[in-house]
Amino acid sequence: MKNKFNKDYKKISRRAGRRLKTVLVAGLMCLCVLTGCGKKPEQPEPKLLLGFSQVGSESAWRIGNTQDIEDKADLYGVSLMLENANQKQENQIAAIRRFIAYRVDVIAFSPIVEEGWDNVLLEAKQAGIPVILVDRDIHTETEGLTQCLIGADFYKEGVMAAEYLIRKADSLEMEHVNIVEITGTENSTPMRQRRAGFMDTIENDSRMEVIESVNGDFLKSRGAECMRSLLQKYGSDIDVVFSHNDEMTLGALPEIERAGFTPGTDMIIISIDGGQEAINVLRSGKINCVVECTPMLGSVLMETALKLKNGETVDEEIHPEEGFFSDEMELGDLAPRGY
Ligand code: GYE
Repeated sequence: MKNKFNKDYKKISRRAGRRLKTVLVAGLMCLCVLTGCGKKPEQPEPKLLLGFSQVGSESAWRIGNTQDIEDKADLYGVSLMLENANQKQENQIAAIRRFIAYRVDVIAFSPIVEEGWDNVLLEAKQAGIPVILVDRDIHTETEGLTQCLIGADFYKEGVMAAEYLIRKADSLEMEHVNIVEITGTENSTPMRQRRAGFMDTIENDSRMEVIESVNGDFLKSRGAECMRSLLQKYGSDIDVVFSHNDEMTLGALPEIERAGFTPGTDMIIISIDGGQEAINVLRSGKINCVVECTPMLGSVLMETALKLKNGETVDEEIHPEEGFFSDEMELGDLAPRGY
């Protein structure tokens, strides 16, 4: 009898326990609904909707630039629409038109080349949307289509590259210097300005001769192709390789070694950007000079875009501070480059 009682008692108490749990859970859920405790925490209203058209993903520099812009958009509470144009101007123009249709607060873009922007920027102006140039500049017939240029002083980068070469030629007591140039994307600001700064600086040095200039489009693969054909044509006559970015330099180095030469010793190697990989190769002695061009433009872009959104005036041009690294200096304690 007693056992049966115990069994029945246990059954009743299990059923009561289940009922009690159900009532408790239901009560808790009602409480959550009433207090909203179950909902995702409210996301703060974005301060700004920024449309950004990026050139592509052609180099470590570009990838670092994109990453920094995305990180800083999060940090500044900016809602970012970033579109990658995969190296095509028509994709950038289409993206800018989408930003206009979407009524973003500010448009920013890194123009792959300097010409061909008048029409789409007139549309942005008519829509009352301010435009920021990031990294590279443009040439337009109409004035006042953009509000600010945030980017390097590429001319100065070319000057720093040439000034290093003059010092190096002096130290090696070179009587004649044959230079081959591997340029960045044709008609882009960095290509035009780096070349101009370099050429203007060596112009009055009778030792210096640029024996050929080829377009490597800022790409590693093209840098290798250019170097291969230059080596076939000039071989040991090449004293200096002036490459407009690290990507093309890193493509060229194996070709120099494959041809039986030691880069950094048989040929002076001068590069621009300053990414981690190039700095590591500089430390190994296979590159002689890397001129810095920082891709970390995200903070100043967000600050400038927020000022424009709030109707504040902004500087027409903002150039980051930049230096250079070479075999003239100690590089041991250089901080990680971040790109
Ligand atoms: O030097 C190169 C990138 O516009 C400064 O574009 C940028 C250049 C940079 O592909 O690596």
